Amino acid sequence: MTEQRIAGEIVSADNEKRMTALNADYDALGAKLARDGIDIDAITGKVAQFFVAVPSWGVGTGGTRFARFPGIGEPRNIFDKIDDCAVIHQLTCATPTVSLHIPWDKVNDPKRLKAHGDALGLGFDAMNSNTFSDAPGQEKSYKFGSLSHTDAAIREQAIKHNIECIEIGEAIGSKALTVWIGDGSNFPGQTNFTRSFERYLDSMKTIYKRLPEDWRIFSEHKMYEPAFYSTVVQDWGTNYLIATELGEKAYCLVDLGHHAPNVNIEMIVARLIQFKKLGGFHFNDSKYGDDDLDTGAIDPHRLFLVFNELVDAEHRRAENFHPAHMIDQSHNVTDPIESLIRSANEIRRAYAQALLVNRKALEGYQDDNDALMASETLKSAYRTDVEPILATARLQAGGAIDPIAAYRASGYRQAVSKERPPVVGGSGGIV
Ligand SMILES: [Mn+2]
Repeated sequence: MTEQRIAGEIVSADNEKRMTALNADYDALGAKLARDGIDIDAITGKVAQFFVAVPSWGVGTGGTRFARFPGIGEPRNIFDKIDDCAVIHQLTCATPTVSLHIPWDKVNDPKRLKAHGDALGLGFDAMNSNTFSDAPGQEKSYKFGSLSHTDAAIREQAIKHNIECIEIGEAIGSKALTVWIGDGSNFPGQTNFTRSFERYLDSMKTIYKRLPEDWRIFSEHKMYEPAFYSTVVQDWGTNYLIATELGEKAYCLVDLGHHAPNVNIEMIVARLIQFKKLGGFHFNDSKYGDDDLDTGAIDPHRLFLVFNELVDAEHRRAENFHPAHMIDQSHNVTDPIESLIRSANEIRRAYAQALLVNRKALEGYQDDNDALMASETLKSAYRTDVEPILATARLQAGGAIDPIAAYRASGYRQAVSKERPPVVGGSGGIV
């Protein structure tokens, strides 16, 4: 029996208040979709099987370069973080896995961690290594890079850390390692582009050799920050080269915030799918840079267009297509649990909307060069309010019709704040 962090009666009582309205809305939407030959229950069933991993670092309050304003009842350690993740999954039924960050989530006994996850019905998604900051007591500094550093001893330290992440991951049932590095330069001439990339590739090849047979390794590109002139893994082209150089277990991770404004991310996604190298996503949203805002908060249409590519690939059974879905956000002014609940729902919303696209009609309009109707085919799916589908998927799985309302009704945050003293400082979650 899975332990629950929020009493089942609280969720049922909140659901009870909303049940009649939801049923009416679901029936109305079902009738509308039926006129287009779409079976609403089939869509709901697919949505219910769509999951996204919550980042352990996302349940703590994030910060900016300027300050961090802690909330109340913040998790003190990875066990508290997993408790918070369990709340998100209990209410959304969309987030059955947690993505860990080492060394932030390092524990002496990974088996205890696995047992804690098991008790709450949670598994572990990709492991995330950290060689972009110095851990307390660390021998050598990553100030001037890690896997691409000019000093072989520092590269060696960074390689060892990644291997340690794999070992912890093996103990808790993870099947992937995500590597994001902050390596780069702040000034033209500071580093040699070619030599630093060669050193990076050599380091990654050593890590790759240690990868278990059934694991995947994800490299994550980022245009800038913390380095402001150049980064070693700056764009999807470089990322594709890495995945190709390393081998069949290596894939590209797309973090939505790691591109210049207005970049056509959905097209990058399509290219990576076509060449069998899309590893997965770090979902978030942004207005100006790597803002790490809640997924779908700024540009839900872009999220829909990304999902349109994913559903297209699913529809035509693209080869080697099994992307990992993870959230990567920094919650600076909201309760992180609420932000993550909302984000998981927004990701499912984009998926549901993309499922409604009439792909046969779209293909016909594309072949006939009917630009307006091709566009309209996407827009009509995007305009559909799929909330009754999302809510029904949650309800049928034992979650909440309105998860944020149920969460607020539970008083969870106030309750845990009594046993969790305020945390000063801490990591910002800017990955
Ligand atoms: Mn990321």
